[in-house]
Amino acid sequence: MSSYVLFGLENPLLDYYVGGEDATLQKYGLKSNDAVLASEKQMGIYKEACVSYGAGGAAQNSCRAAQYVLPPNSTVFAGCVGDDDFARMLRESNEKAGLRSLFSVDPSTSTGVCAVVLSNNNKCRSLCTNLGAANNYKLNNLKIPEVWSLVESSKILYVGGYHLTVSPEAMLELAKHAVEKNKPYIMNLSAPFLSQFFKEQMDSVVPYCDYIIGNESEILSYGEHHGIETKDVGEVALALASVEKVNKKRSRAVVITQGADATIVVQDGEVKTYKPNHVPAEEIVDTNGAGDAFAGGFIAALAGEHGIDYAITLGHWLGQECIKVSGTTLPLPKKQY
Ligand code: 26A
Repeated sequence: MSSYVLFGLENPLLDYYVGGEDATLQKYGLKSNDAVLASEKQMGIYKEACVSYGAGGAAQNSCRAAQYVLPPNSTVFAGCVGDDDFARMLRESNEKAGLRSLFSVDPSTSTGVCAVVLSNNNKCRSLCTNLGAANNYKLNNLKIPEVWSLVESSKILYVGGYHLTVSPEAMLELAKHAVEKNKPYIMNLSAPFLSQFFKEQMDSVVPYCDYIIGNESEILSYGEHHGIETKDVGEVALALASVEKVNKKRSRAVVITQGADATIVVQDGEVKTYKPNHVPAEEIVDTNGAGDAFAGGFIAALAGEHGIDYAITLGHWLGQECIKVSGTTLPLPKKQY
């Protein structure tokens, strides 16, 4: 039986880059740095001319990034796709990255697509997602023996917060397994809208999390919608870290990236900061996926049983390598840290 170190779950999406920068943002009522689910009025964006496309899906990106630094065949990623060319492209790019795709297939609808609009010299990215088949992942898909046996043999579990809109039941099933076997359970906050519109689902999963990764706007949104009266990132992170845990054998760390500014880590009541290296503006090609690559490096280090300091360093390094190339990919041939 195969066994993988890291089991990831979320939405397998194809990223569809649309040009036009500010004009496109305005046309579809999008903010320059945000992530939303497409409304009816925004569906036209997927008919705009495509500048380029590539594998996306936040947690899928992180699993590919983790595989970049882990030994071969360490990672597996589950989600739902359609029976179409987009799904074939995702399988192909995961295979190239060494990530095993564990896709459920819903032939009645198409693979999910995320429209990406870059602006402000590629420093900002706006994401507008039509989940398509990804929205149809169910607890049953996780429980089929071929999938569940890989959950059981994995050492570490990673769920994208974006899955809160799809199957919190599947996220909780993984979470309960993690507690039972005392495996690290990691969730990403993924986007500000989740703490606002999927608060109940978020609050059902947080107690199981040993690590919560996010960025400054996501943690501030968490604070705003949980009655935490401060705009101080460290203080909101402290409040999130102190939510009662189910697994008492592990403490919780909350890790907040802030682009080029220092990453904040809260654990055991302490706030620490870690400054990433400077990347000159002329080397930044595409910031899409930087946070996902960070998460991938962070998780890979934990999977290798490294401490949090090394996990942050590896995360920063992968985040920086990701923004120097187009798409959510990492440089090939592989660089070594
Ligand atoms: C449910 N939503 C909105 C999403 C996403 C998403 N991944 C999963 N679910 N919206 C955007 N993304 C992905 O985020 C990556 C950048 O962090 C995009 O596909 C993009 O690759």
